[in-house]
Amino acid sequence: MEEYVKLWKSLGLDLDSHEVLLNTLSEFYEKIFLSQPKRPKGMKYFDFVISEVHGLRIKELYDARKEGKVVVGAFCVYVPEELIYALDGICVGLCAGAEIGYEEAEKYIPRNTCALIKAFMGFKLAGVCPYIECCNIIVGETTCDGKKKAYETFNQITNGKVYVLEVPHTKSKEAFELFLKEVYKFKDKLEELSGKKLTLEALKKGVAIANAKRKALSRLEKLRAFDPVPISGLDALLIEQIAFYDDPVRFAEKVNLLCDELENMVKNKQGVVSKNTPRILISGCPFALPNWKLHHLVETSGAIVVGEESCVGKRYYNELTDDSFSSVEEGIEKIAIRYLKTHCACFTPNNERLDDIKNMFKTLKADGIIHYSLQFCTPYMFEAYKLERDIEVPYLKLETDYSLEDIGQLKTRIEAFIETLKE
Ligand code: BJ8
Repeated sequence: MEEYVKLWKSLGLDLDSHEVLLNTLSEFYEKIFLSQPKRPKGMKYFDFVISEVHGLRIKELYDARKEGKVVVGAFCVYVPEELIYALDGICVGLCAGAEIGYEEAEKYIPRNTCALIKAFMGFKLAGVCPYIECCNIIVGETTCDGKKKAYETFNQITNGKVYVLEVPHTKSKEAFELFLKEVYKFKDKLEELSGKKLTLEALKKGVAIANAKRKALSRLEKLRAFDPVPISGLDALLIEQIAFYDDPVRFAEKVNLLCDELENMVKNKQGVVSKNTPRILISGCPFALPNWKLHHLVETSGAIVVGEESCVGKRYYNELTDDSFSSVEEGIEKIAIRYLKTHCACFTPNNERLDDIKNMFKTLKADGIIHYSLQFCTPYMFEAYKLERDIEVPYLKLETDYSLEDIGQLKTRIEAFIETLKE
């Protein structure tokens, strides 16, 4: 511990606030995760990762930087991590999922900004995020208005560390050309930072690492289609969150090990809940760590979450990059194609998202959908209305944030919704 404290100090963290955060996190974790019955043994690794999320992993990042590796922070699944791995870099997610530093954040951004943005600003301003401090570069993107404007301020408060990747808002041919150019520019930036040139062999390696990670997550998703379900939604969500922090090769290996165990459970007809427990698909905004609020509410109200149509979820692992390329240029084009198959609500039109939700609902054998929008998230709030009109299956639309104030009200609505699924 002493070694970690030295490390946090050298990164400029506010040690008192950081300690409060770690204590709260471990208290919540114990209550929410460790109290779940019948957890698969393979979850031990992920419990360990969480217990070391500000310890060992930060030490790894710190040491990697000393060895000259580039640590890239990102907020969005449009950031092509294949390129980062190809150039021996590390990619970490910087979105935050707890109400910290809001007061400070509100000195820089409007009060009615979504919780995700307010939290990443707050984490930085409160001095509690060692990930932000470990990064050589922080990649922002032009997705929603809130993020675009917040990155201008974030750049100032991180002393110019922010690089902005331009993400188009339509799926036209011209938009693709623009994004392809952006992928090239990002490659150039990474080459400059790493001092390495992207080769075909390196690009193949980068694509293979990202594909293996996404494949492992897809394998996990498929196992959630069984009844009884072999893993809780909370545990699956945790793994999807850890995907943005852990070493990708080690992570894929551990997810696959867990899947071996879950496959055995399925064979033996074992599950974490009894057969015919109402099954919920959650769709909407991402769940940044440690945002476990909605899953916890659903799973303590007599249902089980079987999937996340979310960027911390299916939108992250749905598509693989086609690895049948024979030049760097062809590989980069395949990467751009892969990323523009992500159906974020920031795009218009975005009808493919509805198809994705319908497919997930069917393949995961869900009984109902809960649409989750963070308050003030205009893109997802708009799509929530559209879905309500088009989806034709049991559907509940929720708007919330990271606070605990609305827990009682949400629980009542969720319980009532689950009751209707039993009828
Ligand atoms: S690809 S979902 S990770 S942009 S919740 S900040 S949209 S106001 S996070 Fe996202 Fe990339 Fe899209 Fe996914 Fe804005 Fe909404 Fe806040 Fe959001």
